[in-house]
Amino acid sequence: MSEIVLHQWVMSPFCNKIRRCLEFKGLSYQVVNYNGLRALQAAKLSPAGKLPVLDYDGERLQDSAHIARFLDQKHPDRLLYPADPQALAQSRLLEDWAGTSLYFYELYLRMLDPVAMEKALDLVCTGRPRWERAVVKLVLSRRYPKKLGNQGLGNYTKVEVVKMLLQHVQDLDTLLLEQPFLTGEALTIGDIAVVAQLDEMIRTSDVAERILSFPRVKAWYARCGGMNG
Ligand SMILES: N[C@@H](CCC(=O)N[C@@H](CS)C(=O)NCC(=O)O)C(=O)O
Repeated sequence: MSEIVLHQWVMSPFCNKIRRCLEFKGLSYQVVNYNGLRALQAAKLSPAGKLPVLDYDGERLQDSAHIARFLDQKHPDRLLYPADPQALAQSRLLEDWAGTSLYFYELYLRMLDPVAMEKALDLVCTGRPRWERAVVKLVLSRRYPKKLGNQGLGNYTKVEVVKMLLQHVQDLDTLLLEQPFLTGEALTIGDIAVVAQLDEMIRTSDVAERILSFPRVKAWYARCGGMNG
């Protein structure tokens, strides 16, 4: 039995993605949470300083796409990246889109909304002394507006951002018109990467109900074992 340790923030969509990948493979694993100011230690785990980081039998891996590909190599019985070339291409594009576009919607809805931010702080400060929450809040509320402004989305109003997001969700709904999963008949890394981002929006934002108002997306989300599924 392999020894697997996931270093995570429970509310990180990329860590959510890796939990899903490990569960897809039926692998048991332990988690180490970097709540509160323990986040400073997370930055030292890998050169990129980001989470997830996975320790697999003593080998340390970073970046969720890299980890997912590694898991397929080690456990090829059930593939995250499908063998069919067309499904594979679509899965990889969706995975990349989820990480580079959808992620910023998740950040916007969580970090620029006071109510969602408090819910996120509850998650990321669980088990830590109360005073650490104030420090984490200060760091998050300085870092993310700047990050979102540089990326672009931060320059739009919430109404505009939600409208753009729901257009994407509508497109996902259309992809599901004649198939149970985003790239065909089977769950792939494309579904996992997208559902992990949506999960984290649904967990803390008031847009949850509108995301799940698309019937095919709602059914697919449940099929993928989504948080509210
Ligand atoms: N491309 C990376 C992105 C990981 C990422 O951005 N993780 C966030 C948490 S959701 C993080 O560690 N942020 C801390 C930082 O940027 O300093 C992946 O897929 O793993």
